[in-house]
Amino acid sequence: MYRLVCVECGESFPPDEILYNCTRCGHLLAVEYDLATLEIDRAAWDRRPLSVWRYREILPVSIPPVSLQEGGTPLYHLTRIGEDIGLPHLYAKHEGMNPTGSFKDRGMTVGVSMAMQLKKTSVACASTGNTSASLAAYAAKAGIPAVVLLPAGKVALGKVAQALMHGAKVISIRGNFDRALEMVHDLCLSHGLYLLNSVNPFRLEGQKTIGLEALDQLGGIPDRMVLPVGNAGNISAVYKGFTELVSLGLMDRIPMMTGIQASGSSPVVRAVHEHLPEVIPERDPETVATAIRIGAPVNAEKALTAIRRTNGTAASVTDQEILAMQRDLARKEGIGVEPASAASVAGVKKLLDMGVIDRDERIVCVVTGHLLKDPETVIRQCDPPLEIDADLPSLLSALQRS
Ligand code: AN7
Repeated sequence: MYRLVCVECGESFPPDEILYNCTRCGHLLAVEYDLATLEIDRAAWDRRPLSVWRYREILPVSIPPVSLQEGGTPLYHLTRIGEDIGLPHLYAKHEGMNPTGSFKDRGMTVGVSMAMQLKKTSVACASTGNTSASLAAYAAKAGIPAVVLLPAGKVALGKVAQALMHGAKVISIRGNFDRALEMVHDLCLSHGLYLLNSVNPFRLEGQKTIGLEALDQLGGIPDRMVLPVGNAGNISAVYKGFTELVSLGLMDRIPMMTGIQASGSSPVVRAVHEHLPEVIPERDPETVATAIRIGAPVNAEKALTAIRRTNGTAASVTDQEILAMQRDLARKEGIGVEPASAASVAGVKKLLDMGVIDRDERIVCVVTGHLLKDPETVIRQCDPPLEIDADLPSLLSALQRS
């Protein structure tokens, strides 16, 4: 059993109320379990496959879930990049290996399951791309309609392709993500669609399993978890999962939560560095990493708590640093990620150069989305294939040239 609790004033609400904000003070809600009475059999978790649903005792879903077999993503030891930059214990959890190619699937299996549990008949979101791709697929699996709002011209090709192919009603607005989120929020409140952006606290319940899996795969607690930050939901979710394990007596310390943003879109970084009580929204965020092109992160208050309570930090990286790390991950490690995802590893490199990170730290970077999400940004960085006549001499001379 669980309740919804306001992170600011502590007001609590029954589990079946459809709410995206505290009705008393307007702040964010979180799912709270009665952890003191919860019996977790750690050995039973270990016997289940690595997946979101391995941890079902601390998830809110009580019906058979709407699942596409999400989670269970690989944790890679970044040996070459680690050697290059001087970090022997650097890991990447490749969330691009989820069913629709991003970590959003962990949130959507729980979120769409909750839509069904709460007897909602349609779902909606605003998205920089991945959320829409994931919602479209999970709504298809559930057999209910989905509406998605995208910032026109600013969503990577693969993500739009997915949302369209999975049958969502896809609408592009002449405005940015932050405006799209306001609009869809209004639509959901006035017309009863179920909102599945990360203001929906159930989404974050699914996403917290990234951290739980990483612990199980590593066989221990990392010193630092590093995540790219857009709406700041994912870093908040992973932190929440860890706090629950602490309450359950299954973990005795929490990694330093570290958020990375693009320098053209970095309101959380600013709030952390300037010790601001809250994030000041940026009006015109811009970055090649369109997934995290977000100026008014809705989960900022949760993320600031996560970073501050764990003695973590935040840093920004330039588009050039992001793209250089995207290439390094692809060419030195065989790991294909989209630009936003490379930001986490690029941020580690930067923080190490700045002397913020210690060389002995065991670090898990979450790489959030797959290379194929944004083929256009990939093609722009690479030389095109050489086209030759179909004979061996032409092939040999081409190989000599390249
Ligand atoms: C690849 O799809 O916001 O800080 O609408 O797609 O939890 O927002 C995507 C976000 C990182 C940032 N990496 O996570 C959306 C959307 C990738 C992402 C983030 C996103 P949050």
